[in-house]
Amino acid sequence: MHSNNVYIGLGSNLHDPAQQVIDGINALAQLPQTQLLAVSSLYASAPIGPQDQPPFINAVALIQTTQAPIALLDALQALEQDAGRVRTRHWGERTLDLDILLFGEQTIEHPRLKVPHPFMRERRFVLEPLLEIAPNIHLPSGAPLVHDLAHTIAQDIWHHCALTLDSLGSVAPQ
Ligand code: ROI
Repeated sequence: MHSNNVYIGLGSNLHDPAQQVIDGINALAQLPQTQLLAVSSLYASAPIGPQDQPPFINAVALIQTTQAPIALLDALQALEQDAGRVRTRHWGERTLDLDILLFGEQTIEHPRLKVPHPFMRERRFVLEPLLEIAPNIHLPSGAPLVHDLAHTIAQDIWHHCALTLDSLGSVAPQ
């Protein structure tokens, strides 16, 4: 079956955010029909949205999967629920957020899923980890994302810690 390279953005600002993101990455590695190919460092950043919430930890993972987009979305939403996801308010704090950023070269306009992720080009907490693991990444339109990073430069973000596939509790990809 055809497999796609899919970039997933992870974010958390509740209940030990760094551990939430690491657990999320390990859970991605356990998804059926899926291999974890790469992980970014963890980044800490000031919240986009309401400022009276804790800072976020963010990362990006690259998986290769034969799952279809909506099946993968269902699986990611189940993982968010497993993490005890609470949604308090719009753009508020969350236990674990798993966003499909890019799905192969596909453009997806579905009521539940828009790919490329509509806000990814303006969010440094997405672009910085994404470009760390995929410096030449571009949109299905061909636009290189590295050009967008300059426009996000005022957003506060700092390197939190490096991750390696070996340091995760997951089975290494074949
Ligand atoms: N802000 C930061 N810094 N990181 C996030 O992951 C994040 N996620 C969100 C909102 C609330 C928009 N702000 C964020 O969903």
